[in-house]
Amino acid sequence: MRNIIAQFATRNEIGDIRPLKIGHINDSFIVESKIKGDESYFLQKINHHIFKNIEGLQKNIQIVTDHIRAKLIEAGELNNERKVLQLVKTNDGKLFYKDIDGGFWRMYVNIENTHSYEKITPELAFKAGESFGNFQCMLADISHNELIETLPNFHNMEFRLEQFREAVRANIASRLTKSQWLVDEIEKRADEMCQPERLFRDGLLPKRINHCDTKINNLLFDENDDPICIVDLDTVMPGFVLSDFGDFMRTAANNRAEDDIDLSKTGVNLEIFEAYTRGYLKKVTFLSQIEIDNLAFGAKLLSYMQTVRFLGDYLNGDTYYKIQSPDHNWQRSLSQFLLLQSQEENYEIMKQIVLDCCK
Ligand code: GN1
Ligand code: MG
Repeated sequence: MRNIIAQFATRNEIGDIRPLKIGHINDSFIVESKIKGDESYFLQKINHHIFKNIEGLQKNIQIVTDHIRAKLIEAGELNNERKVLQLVKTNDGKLFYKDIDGGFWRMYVNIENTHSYEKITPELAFKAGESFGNFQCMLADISHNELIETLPNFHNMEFRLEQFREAVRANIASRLTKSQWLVDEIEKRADEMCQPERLFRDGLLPKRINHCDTKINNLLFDENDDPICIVDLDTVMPGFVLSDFGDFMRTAANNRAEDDIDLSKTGVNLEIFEAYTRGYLKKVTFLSQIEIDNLAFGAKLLSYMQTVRFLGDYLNGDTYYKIQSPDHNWQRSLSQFLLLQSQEENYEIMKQIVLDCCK
């Protein structure tokens, strides 16, 4: 590990290295500086079985972070180095390092004295809405062909269903009997959930630059509990705004975590839903009517999409997401499906909240 760190052009001598238990895809570490108070670093081993084009991925991140930095400077923001991720290049000026075993590594300057949440209050949800809204505004003028699709069809529901049906057909891990009822529930909703793709093909729903992983824990807050920086930029690419809106609601406007074993309280939290929507719509002023009309749908869609993705991985024998127990993906699927059902029950209320927040 120290040999890997030595490949990066860090400014300081390196101290302790701490593995972090975050994310389901990459492996992450904090690299402390030897002298307390000096700059520390955030090191990641990128999962190249999932991200096949590491060069394109890293270039995307550089374009996006440079763009945001320029916007922050233009707006006269102080401390902008804490408000956007900053890549540390390798000693030979590259954006990543490939080790002798074929592993891919990247490094950022660590943004100190920050924290993230798995569960938040309405007050913080309002600030988070402003923050993710602002993020979309800052990226609105990047041309779409400047960025590659790091994971093609990432939030395309038609594509996700195709993959899922393949997993059901193959039934590699022999888990279909147990899961069949949930497969049926998924199929019942398939047509409805592919509606955004049809609207896109008909030229009615636009794509904009999205974060595509707006989980609540991808937003760092500072000592005063103000949002400071949006992290995890692996999937920044064109998508529907309903999808970023929905992914936040899936993780934050849920009374329970995405994999909670106790399903008795899983369900939509309307207070958080309202607060985030208010903050988001305050900042994002470029939405068309059809995008606004579909925001609440986005919350259902992302819970559905994760049910499909988690269950697909379970049927495939857990090859995609990191798991902590043999049934982890099953548990995640159940929890996401329960959230979806609760969102379905509250759908009219959610739509009304969006309309009220537009006034
Ligand atoms: C993955 O690794 P992490 O936690 O940032 C996944 C997201 C899912 C999420 C589910 C590249 O994100 O799409 O929403 O798990 N990222 C990728 O919690 O597949
Ligand atoms: Mg992610």
